[in-house]
Amino acid sequence: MTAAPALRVALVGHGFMGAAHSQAWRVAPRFFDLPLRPEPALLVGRHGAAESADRLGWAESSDDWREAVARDDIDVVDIVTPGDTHAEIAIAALEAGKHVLCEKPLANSIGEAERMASAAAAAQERGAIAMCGFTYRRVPAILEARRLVREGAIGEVREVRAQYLQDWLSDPAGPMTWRLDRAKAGSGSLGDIGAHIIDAAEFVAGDLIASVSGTLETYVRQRPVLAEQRGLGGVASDRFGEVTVDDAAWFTTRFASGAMGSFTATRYATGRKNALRLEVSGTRGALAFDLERLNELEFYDATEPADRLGFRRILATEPEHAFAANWWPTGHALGYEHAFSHQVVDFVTDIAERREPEPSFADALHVQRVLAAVEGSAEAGSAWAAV
Ligand code: SOE
Repeated sequence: MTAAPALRVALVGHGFMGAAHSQAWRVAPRFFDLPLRPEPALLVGRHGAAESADRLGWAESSDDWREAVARDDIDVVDIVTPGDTHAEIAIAALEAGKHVLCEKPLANSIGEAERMASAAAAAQERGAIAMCGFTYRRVPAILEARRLVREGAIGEVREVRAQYLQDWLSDPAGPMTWRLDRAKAGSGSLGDIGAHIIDAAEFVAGDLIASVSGTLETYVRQRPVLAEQRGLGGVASDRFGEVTVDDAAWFTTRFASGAMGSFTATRYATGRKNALRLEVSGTRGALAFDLERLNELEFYDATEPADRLGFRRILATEPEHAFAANWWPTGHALGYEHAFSHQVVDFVTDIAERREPEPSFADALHVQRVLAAVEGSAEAGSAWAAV
């Protein structure tokens, strides 16, 4: 058997997402037969990249992303930095002929996202592709939900209830991090986790949000400045800084089909750690998913005999479920990190086949427009805003 040609990857950023992507680049080729063989070549970070490269398994390190873009021996630039740097790095990389994987939300403004989507369209013509990391699309149970909707198992979709519930800010003494700084993150819960539920809801329902009415709230406006990052939070210093983003975003949506949606994204849902919840109600059934139980999908079939009605639990770990056959025997659960490997599998396959990936930068631009519409609506006292 001849070895698959190498695909040399540079990763820009080495925080929490950097670790998740590093693991995916290394693990995916061990469990999936890929048309190209990813090589973790270069890790970029302004501070401490050499130590991270060593720990996360990258051959070389650099403190300047321009090196990744300039080097001829790099094929892919994977961007896991805060949103304020996405546009500059992604556009430069695409113009240099690199394939680009970029974390969500795509950018901090519609203008940046538009420029990124145009750069991606131009690059696609020259054979370089761009994907946005809405990773939850690759959780097998979410893929199964989408398949069931497409096959008509719940009939016509009428309502979508989507929530992304975290609680890592519920303590007002928790320190500021870049995620609370509008200049870096663009927005707060809205862009960080609201973007995920917008994308996941549209992906599963097979429909696009057409208009929104929303409201945003910042409960704690000053927090201690971060002394040392640990996980999503960290150690507080004795200085205080201004929180410049929303803590919670609540919005109602109308989909193009006429279906209605209700969305909540918050970091104040005490006791909920990473609960991305989706419930889709149709004319003949319903589906429910919770990321805190990510191997499970609940399915209600309203056509069953009345004495047997009820939500049933599908365990999305059978070989028939997307990606599952390449991991463990039936019933052996997957975790948060597996979706990142699935993302690598699809991205590498798309590169080999020169196919536009999903979600493309154009798909992610649409999410950006929904985010901006929610902000616009909130500013106008929750008036309905078109996307
Ligand atoms: C923090 O809210 C965070 O890490 C997000 O930034 C990720 O996108 C999400 O997957 C988990 O929560």
